[in-house]
This record gives sequence, C-alpha cells and structure tokens, in this order.
Amino acid sequence: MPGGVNSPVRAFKSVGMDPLIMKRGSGCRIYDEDDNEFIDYVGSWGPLILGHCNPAVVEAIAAAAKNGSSFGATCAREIELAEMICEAFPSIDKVRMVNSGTEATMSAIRLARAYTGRNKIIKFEGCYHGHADAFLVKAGSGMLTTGSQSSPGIPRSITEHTLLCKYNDIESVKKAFMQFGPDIAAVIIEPVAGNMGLIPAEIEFLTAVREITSMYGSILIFDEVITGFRLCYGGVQNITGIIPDLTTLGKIIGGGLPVGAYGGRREIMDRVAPQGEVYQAGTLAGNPLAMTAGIATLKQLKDGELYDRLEVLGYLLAGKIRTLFEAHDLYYTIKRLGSMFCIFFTEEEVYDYESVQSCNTGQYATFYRNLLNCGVYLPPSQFEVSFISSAHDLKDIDITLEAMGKALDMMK
Ligand code: KE4
Repeated sequence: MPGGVNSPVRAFKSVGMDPLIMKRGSGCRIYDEDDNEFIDYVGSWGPLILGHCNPAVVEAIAAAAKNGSSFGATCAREIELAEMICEAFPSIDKVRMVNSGTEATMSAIRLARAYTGRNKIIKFEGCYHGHADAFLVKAGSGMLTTGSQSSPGIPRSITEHTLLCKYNDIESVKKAFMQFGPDIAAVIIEPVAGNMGLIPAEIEFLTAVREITSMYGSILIFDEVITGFRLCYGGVQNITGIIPDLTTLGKIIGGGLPVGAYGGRREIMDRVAPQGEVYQAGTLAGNPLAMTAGIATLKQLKDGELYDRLEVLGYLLAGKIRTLFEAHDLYYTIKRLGSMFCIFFTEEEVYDYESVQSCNTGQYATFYRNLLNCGVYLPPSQFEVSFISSAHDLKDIDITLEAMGKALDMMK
C-alpha cells in the first residue's frame, strides 16, 4: 500500500515515524500489534464519540449482520437514520446517504451547481472537505502534512472554478463576490474548522457569509462532517442559529462504519436523482450495517446527557493542559470546543490558515513521539483535532496529564 497506509494522514510522516499498525480498541484505549496500549484521542478522526467497541453499537451491528450485510435496495434502517438526521437538523428537510464525507461534499457541490446553474465555488484556505478534485486547492488535514496544499492530477479546468478565501476574513469573501458573484454556485465552509487544528469561525464572520450568499443567491454549505453530532445533538448550526442551505455529514452518523450524507431544503434536495436530474449513486449507500451503527450511536446521544459529560471532561483537560504547559514555560495556544481540542505549538493567536503556520511542527513532532512512548495517542499531525469520547473518564485525564508532563520533561 502506498506509504503503508490507506489514507495519508495515518502515515505519521509529519511526526517523523513509521505508521503504527493498530490491532484493537476498547473504550478510550487503542492497542497496536505489539500490544502497546494508548489512551486514544484520535477516535478514528471523529466517528468514535462513544469510544471503541461501545457495547450497544457492537451488539446492534452483530444482530444486523445476521440479517445480511447489504441489499442494494432500501431498508428500514436507512429510513430510520434519515428521519433521525432530519429531526436533529431543522435545516434538513431531505437527506441522501453516501459512503464517505468526500462523497457527501462532492455531491453537495454538484447539486449546488445544478440548482444555481453556476460554476464557481468558494472554499477557505486550511479547510478540508475530502479529496474530490474541486477541493484540493490549499486544503487542510493530510494536505498540510504532505508539504503541498494542492494535488497533481487535477486539470486546471476544474480548479479554475475553485475560489480561495481566507477563513474568518469577510473582506476576502466580499472581494470574490465582487469579482465573480453571479457565477458563484456555492460557498462551502467548516463552521468550526477541524483540519488546520481547531479554529472556530467567528460568529460575525459566519453571519456575514450567510448574508452575502443569500444576497447573491449562492448556496451556503456547512461541512459538518466532523461537527455533526459532535458538539450537540445536531450541528454548529443548531448552536449558532446560522442556517445553511445544505449540510454535509459523516463520521459519527455511521458509528465507525463507512458513511456520509448530504441534506437540506426540500426544493434543493428534490433535484437529486431519481426525483430530479442531478445524478449521484452508490452501491453501498445506506448500507444496513452502517445505518445500524449510526442509529445505535445517535440513540445514546439524543438525550444530550453525554454532551454535558464531554463538556466537563473537555473543560478539565484543556485547563490542566494549559497549566501544565505554562509550568514548563510554554504559553501555547490551546483551543477547546466541547470534546474537541488542539494544542497549537505557538504562542501566537491562531484564527486562520496563515496564522497556524507559526506553529513549531518540529517541536510538536518531538512532543508527539515522547507522549506516544508514555501511552497517549494524539493525532499524528499538528493540523488535526483531538477528540474526547464518552468512554474517557477523570482517571484517564489524570493519566494523560502525567504522561504529558513526562513528555515535556523529556524535551528539556
Ligand atoms: P472522508 O471522505 O474522509 O470520510 O471525509 C472527508 C472530510 C470532509 N469534511 C471534513 C470537514 C473532514 O474533516 C473530512 C475528513 N477528515 C479527515 C481528518 N480531519 C479524515 C482523516 C483522513 O483523511 O484519513
């Protein structure tokens, strides 16, 4: 396999290591093939909000597997999960299930272009929306670890329709609309960016983006693949009240199995085949096992209690990390939102792609390797987000802090 992995960011390139080969997970812990145990803050990059092998999820998948793994026809589980998503997201009248976040965002853009009859899209530097051609322009996530933010193999005729703006900078958006407004089909944004580390969009900025897209009749797409059901039983849109026209989802709604989804207002979604003429399809879309895992996950999140627990754990962990780093004379920027956090190895304020370049990625890599040797597994890149799950508890937080202290001492 190229690089020994099936996804670049797993290659541990930016932390100067060979990729770990994982064998199993249990609760908040993950074990590699040498039976090394780690407290896991990667959580499969977001899906495992309940931790590894959540009993109800495992039981549901096992039972569903006995009825078959795939039908290639609609099954009741697809309808059930679609209804749960529409109920959780007031902005979603209709939803289409796909197999990955990339499929979700790729399809949402196609739909927006068809609905508006326009070609251009706006994305933001440092945001990552999966690996579809149109998005690999100054993208975040794994693209920030490979040293190049754009990929070869993508014709100019595609990327010429992708306009790049600066996150949290409405002037850059206004400039793009001044120049191309009538041809801008969509603006796609992570309302909380999780692919250049954790960078929340400022409310004023998001509000202004909503206003300008409405004014020009462009489709606003919130890419909530990470944030969907992560911060609340819904999305960032439920918290901010800033409502997109389309939303893309993934990760948590599949409970660890392959999944993606896109949805929005009825008059837009009705354009999707076979109801409309915008073609999108998938052999395993709405797969019964993935739907089952997603339903079993969302059912445990719905009463909201786990979000309160995650908020307390996140608050405590981030505060203790800040105190620990300051005790080592490191006044680094630590950002935390609910159960998502990121330690930026910089003392500068970070609010967009450019400012996160001030991070000392070499120092992050040293800290990372030390911490791994002390039994704690953070994302193998400065430009990702760490996730706390409901399987973490206060004891795990203490063990994590002790390990971080040792990792920092080893850097003296
Ligand atoms: P997938 O195609 O990887 O399921 O989803 C793409 C995607 C879309 N939108 C957002 C906001 C995303 O964060 C992602 C994927 N996230 C990365 C990690 N930040 C996945 C990890 C990987 O690429 O291996």
